[in-house]
Amino acid sequence: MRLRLHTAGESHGPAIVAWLDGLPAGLQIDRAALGRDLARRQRGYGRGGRQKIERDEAEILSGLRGGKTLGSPLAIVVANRDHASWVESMHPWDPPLPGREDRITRPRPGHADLAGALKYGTHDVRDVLERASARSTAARVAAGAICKQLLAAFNLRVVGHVLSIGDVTSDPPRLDLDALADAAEASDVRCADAEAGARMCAAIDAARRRGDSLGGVVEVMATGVPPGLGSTADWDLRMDGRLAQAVMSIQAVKGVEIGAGFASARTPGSQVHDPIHRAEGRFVRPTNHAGGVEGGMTNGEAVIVRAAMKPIPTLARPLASVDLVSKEAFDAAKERTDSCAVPACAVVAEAAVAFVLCDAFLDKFGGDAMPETVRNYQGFMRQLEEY
Ligand code: EPS
Repeated sequence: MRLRLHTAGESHGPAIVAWLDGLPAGLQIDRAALGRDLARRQRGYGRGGRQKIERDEAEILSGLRGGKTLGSPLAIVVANRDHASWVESMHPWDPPLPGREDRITRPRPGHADLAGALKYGTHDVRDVLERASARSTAARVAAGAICKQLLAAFNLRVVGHVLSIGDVTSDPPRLDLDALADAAEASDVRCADAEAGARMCAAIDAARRRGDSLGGVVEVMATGVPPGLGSTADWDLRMDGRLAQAVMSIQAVKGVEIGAGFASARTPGSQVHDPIHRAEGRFVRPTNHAGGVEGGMTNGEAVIVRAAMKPIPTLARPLASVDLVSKEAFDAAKERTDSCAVPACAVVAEAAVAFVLCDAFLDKFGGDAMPETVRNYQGFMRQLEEY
């Protein structure tokens, strides 16, 4: 647990902020690739009006010199362009101008509104929702983009894509990670199965017309992962637990599975566990139901994590709620909203998995600077070859 990521920022405040600490010195950061990941998170059929306002860019204030990490903390700022329209309401110092209180007192079922109002003792849900907003996932994607760049230096690739939206399921190509990534990138809903993707768009349109929202399932695959990341000895270092925590903590995610996950509970052991063969001096597994994790450690196969995202809670046709001040029954508050953010969730989940893999990679291989990390990694890879 060497990497530390803290995030801060309100959705309509001045900026979203990430603090990423624990990277070795000497990692070359590709600024354009960082920008591309932030843009990928903003895309996706079903997004609302906000993404027409934002042009997310990461400004790095510390920890970088000449494009290379210094081994000191990276402070990353993603400005909220929409803040310009909210200065009168969301100023860090000045109280809201009269008429711009933007109070919300009718909590939306499924959002953080009611639980947060009770927790903090406020009757204005805005004090809670601004931080609860999935806008903060911009910080996690910025950090994950940097983690992906460290992993890429060791031939690890991490790709997120959409498997289903609402009741529309897909049958994505399984063989080649690059083909999967390209197909997902070309899709409006980040789904590698183009035919299913078109049906997903139609389902989102239909939901929007009904004043409703849709969830879905995303999958993250990571290849090139060496065996032995994570721990079998300590519960809090186990790879499956760390992956689940990181992905489950993404806003609106209600379920996470690794490999065959819940299906393995319904299947006999003889069909769940992946046989071990030896070919060309290597251990090979004909199947990967374990999703690349056995005994809390990566096993050298692709890591496969899936997440179930619930539908966005803000509804154009709101559900029943109660006004926090009058205690009378009302419809829940309506806000500008996305009708489906599952494609964005795939990018955020990719970043979350990249963070965990990068953290566990650095736990194992260490290094204050990249040449040391490279030496340690290469030594272990030699050990595997000579095994
Ligand atoms: C969000 C509500 C919407 C989303 C937002 C998450 O924002 P707004 O209320 O400004 O329309 O667009 O997501 C983002 C801004 C983003 O960049 O992902 C919410 O309530 O969680």
